[in-house]
Amino acid sequence: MRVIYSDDHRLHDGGKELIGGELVPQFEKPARMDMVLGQLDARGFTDRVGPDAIGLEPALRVHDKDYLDFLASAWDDWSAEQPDQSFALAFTFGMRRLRQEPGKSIHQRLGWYAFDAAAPLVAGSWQAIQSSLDCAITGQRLVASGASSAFALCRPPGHHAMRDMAGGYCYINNAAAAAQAFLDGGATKVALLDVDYHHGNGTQDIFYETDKVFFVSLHGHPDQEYPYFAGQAEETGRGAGEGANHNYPLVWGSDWQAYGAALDDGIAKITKAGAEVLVVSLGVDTFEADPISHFKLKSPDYLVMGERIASLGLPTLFIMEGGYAVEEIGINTVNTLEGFLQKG
Ligand code: Q9C
Ligand code: ZN
Repeated sequence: MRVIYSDDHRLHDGGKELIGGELVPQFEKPARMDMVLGQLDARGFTDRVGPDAIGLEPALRVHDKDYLDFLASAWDDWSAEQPDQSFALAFTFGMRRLRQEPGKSIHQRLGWYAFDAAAPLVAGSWQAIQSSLDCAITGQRLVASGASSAFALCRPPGHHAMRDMAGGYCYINNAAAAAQAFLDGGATKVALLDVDYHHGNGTQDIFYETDKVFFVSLHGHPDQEYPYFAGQAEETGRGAGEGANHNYPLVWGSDWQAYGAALDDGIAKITKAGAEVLVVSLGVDTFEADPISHFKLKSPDYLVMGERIASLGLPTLFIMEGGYAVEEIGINTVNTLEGFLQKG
């Protein structure tokens, strides 16, 4: 399985997030990638390439242009006004009964184009965001041209990014852009399986009204867990998309028994939907020791997860999403890939 990776992600570093009432260095940090790279090397996943310089076209298919323009200029606009601050972060949002427009100032635009205070921007963020997308689309093109699988080792992640809002460490929705690229390349139906601990609210948002992308997400129950305002089981799609969106909210403390049962159900639904290709939003923050999550998956469970995914028998593009700050994110990510290859 070829791995697509760029060192540019290191440019996206130094932002902070609010946890437990304090601004702390982001859990979503460059060292995560080193943990994954180390395990890939140690376990024979040595076919690694850099991304092609693809550009923003695939992002424009799933995001609004004014949002991408904002991301491209946000750091310059911010630092022109706040030259002494090392990162930009929204804390005031355009919500109910407030002015419903992006505004002109960087303060207004930061809050308009974000849904939470978990998507900081630093000087190098935009370059990292673009390279992360390049990795995803380079992987997509490999699979579209016949590879049975590929792993886009993307950072920053993407699945929380909505059509016109950043959030949850995400800016451009890599998985959504890849799924759309498969459609644009001639696929008639794409399955998108999101196994990150958090609900893929961005991906759901982008494809909520289409049946061309069949979305299945397993995640912490929104009554208990971020992103709180999306991910309920009754969110099943709208219009032409009705029935093409399947959420499996699981309570804190869920282990493989609960998770595996939901996964099997989701996989059965994907089989029935009849997709030609699969995109996996691969987050490993479901791990029992993840510092910001509350599931109880153990490392060997990811081997089984990979096998179950392979049982679909579809060309598969894995895209890295979450998984935080512990050595095991490498083990768990590579376990998933290895389980997939063993079955496939
Ligand atoms: N008290 C991904 O895994 N903050 N994003 C949670 C916890 C945001 C996670 C606050 C978590 C975003 C890609
Ligand atoms: Zn997550």
